[in-house]
Amino acid sequence: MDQTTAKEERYDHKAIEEKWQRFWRENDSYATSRTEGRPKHYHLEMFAYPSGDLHWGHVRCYSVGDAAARYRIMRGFHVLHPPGFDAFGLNAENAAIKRKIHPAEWTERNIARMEEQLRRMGFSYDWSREVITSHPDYYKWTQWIFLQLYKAGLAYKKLAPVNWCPSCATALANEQVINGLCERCDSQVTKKQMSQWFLRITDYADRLLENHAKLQWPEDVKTMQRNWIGRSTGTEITFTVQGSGQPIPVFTTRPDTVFGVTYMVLAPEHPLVDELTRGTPMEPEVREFAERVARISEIERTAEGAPKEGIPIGAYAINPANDEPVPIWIANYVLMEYGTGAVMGVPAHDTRDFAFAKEKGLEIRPVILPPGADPDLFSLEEAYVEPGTQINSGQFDGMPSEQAKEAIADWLEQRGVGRRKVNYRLRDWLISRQRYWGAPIPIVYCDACGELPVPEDHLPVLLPTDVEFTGKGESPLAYSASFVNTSCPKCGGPARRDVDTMDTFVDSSWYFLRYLSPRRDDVPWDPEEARRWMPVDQYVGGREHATMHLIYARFVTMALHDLGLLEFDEPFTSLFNQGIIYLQGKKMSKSRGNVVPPDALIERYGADAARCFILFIAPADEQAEWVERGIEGVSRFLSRAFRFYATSLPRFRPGWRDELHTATSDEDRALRRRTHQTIARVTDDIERFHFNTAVSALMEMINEMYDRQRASDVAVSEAMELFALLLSPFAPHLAEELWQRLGREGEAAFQSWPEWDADVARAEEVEIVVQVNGKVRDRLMVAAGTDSESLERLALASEKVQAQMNGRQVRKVIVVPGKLVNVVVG
Ligand code: ANZ
Ligand code: ZN
Repeated sequence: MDQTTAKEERYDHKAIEEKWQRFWRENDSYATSRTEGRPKHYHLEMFAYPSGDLHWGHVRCYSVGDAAARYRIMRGFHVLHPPGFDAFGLNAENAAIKRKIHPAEWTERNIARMEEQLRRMGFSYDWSREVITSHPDYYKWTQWIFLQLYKAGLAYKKLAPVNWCPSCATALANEQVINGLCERCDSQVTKKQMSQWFLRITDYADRLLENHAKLQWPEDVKTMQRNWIGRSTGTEITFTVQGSGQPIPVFTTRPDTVFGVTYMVLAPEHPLVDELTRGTPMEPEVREFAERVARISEIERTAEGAPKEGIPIGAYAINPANDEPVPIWIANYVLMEYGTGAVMGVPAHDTRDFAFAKEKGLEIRPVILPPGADPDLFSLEEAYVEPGTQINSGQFDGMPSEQAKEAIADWLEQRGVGRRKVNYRLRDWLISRQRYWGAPIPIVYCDACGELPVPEDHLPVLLPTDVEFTGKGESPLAYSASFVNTSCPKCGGPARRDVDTMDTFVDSSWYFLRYLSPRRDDVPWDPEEARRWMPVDQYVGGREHATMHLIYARFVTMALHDLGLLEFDEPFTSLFNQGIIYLQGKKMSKSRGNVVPPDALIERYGADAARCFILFIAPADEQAEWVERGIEGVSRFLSRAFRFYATSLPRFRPGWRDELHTATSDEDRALRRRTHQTIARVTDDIERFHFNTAVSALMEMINEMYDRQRASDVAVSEAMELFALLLSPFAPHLAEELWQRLGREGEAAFQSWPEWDADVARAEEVEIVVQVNGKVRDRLMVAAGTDSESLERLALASEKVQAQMNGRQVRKVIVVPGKLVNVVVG
């Protein structure tokens, strides 16, 4: 019974959304204080970089997060759900160089625009808590945290290589180096040693691993972190230089292969290389090789299939296991940054060594025999990397290699030429950037007193405004006399400021704490508030942050905990990663130029449709292929819902709850069943972040409401009231509008989440009589509404029917739905 008339009111999403956005803004509707007095739930989505435009990745992350946050409010929690911007970074500085806009201005403009876009989406943020990391009232505290780490010995300075463009005379971030060339001028990028700041994250390597047990995080994120930390247990074995006896320790996970060493490899940057070749005929060639390799990234150097390059340096090393001399090489595949920067080459049992030895014609000496292999006929086609039995290994011959690993390590330790060691791939966190648009490092240098922290009451160390953005030269801050020249906090004499700024990952490593008391000028966060809110209960964001951001934030939290500043040591109890949006098989991104900008679709279909659409296209944690038509379907659903209310409003009975006992017709029971089943499904789906099926359950419910218009006003009223509430986390504007039209008090978003009645939701069962050739043989209980096909299948599967067959064939099956199945055999 579709009562469509020409005068019927149309779903005007624009008017509705504007109306509610204005209402929320004027009433500060999502202020955290509104849910005061309930159990806390800190809900956070990763804050955005203010690129200037919201893209679908943001829309997805924030729509998922917002649906979950709104649901928590309705479940009776005191919800903290704040917005912010990760506002420092390179793009602002590049814009300044290219377009002569100050980075601050570029950033503010973008933030203003993105704030409007976020408001336009109707996200339930407490805007009074907004945090912007490039504002002095924020970075003052980033600097304060640096000072706490510095005083605790967790921040230190040392020489480290930076990417250097000789023609721009400037340091480059990794992302500015394209195929070894400067992104701006295409010159060959070199490495330059500069004194830089590090945070001692390696002290926390084991704790970062162990604490995983406490975290409700996706397994793949934990695995990525585990690989990033790269804990590996092995033995450090001391080889010596033949002649001089200088020690060359090597780190190996396979001491059982030490008798199979046929050469040694040093990283080209290894300090011994210079020493051993200086003044020898090898010197020029070695130097040329080292310089060439230094320009290639670590990842390229160590990739499995990467070409193995190397040269012998003319010196020999003595293997402490058998006192044999082996030639020393340098090669691209050995990194100075890992282990000791030196490797014992065992081509028979290591894939990379095997490839290298084949290429260079080096001896391949097997020392592990595969199980069942004949030692006399045994030859190697490739490295044998599995366990086996020791051969060519002196007194260890015949021992299983897994056992020999321990026995040989013990033996080397006893002789003082080896010790067990744990190695990590994780490096200390290099945080200095030779950049302008970041938090200045609060350190000064005085000729008389040396390196000194800026006293806390002098913070913030403000960024100067008199800086020219040329893209050339060292850190831009070095050129601001007003910034560099200061006085020594200790002796009052002339002093210079550190001219580097901090990695923006430092800013984002603690922002979740600033939301707790963002306007406090005297503390970075109120400890009472931290006690009350932390840790974050639900964190939502992209998998691309599995390592850096999520490791840095964990480390900073642990360090602050150990300094007595926080009571907990893990910031994010549970984590959800939304999947990536693809367009024709490619990740949708600005750099690929295949972005469908959300604005146009939001304009055309509305924010509610955009939100439901992005939730509907796929399970939220899976990648999703963009299908533009999808939004039309979702928009039709919302407009059908709207029209239902517009036409059925006169039937709504505010007192329906007290009259439910009267709703007993078949139509009533069917509609009520759907209503309560939908509550159950949507609840369960939201709990599991399965928003796509939640939205489709709501679509089915609206269809049922149209189909069951013969149901009583009471049952229809129940459906109308509860549907509006279920819709609220997904399409909050429309839900609020429907709620108001129903004449209900308050806002839909702040009502209790509906409860379902399991008895009402249970599918009704009916008895089906099963006959064979007209004689009753069985009775089946099936869900009401089971279709003919299913009834036929159930009847034929009945054991009692089977027993009647006696080799005869089924000729015909007659089904009377809801009543009877007659199987005709013959
Ligand atoms: C000899 C050996 C024999 C190795 C064998 C492996 C198999 P993980 O597990 O990642 O810690 N290695 C050590 N330092 C290195 C460096 N600076 N650059 C490149 N490779 C290095 O790997 C440890 C293994 O990686 C070590 O064990 C060493 O090779 C290599 F049949 O030593 B092995
Ligand atoms: Zn001084």
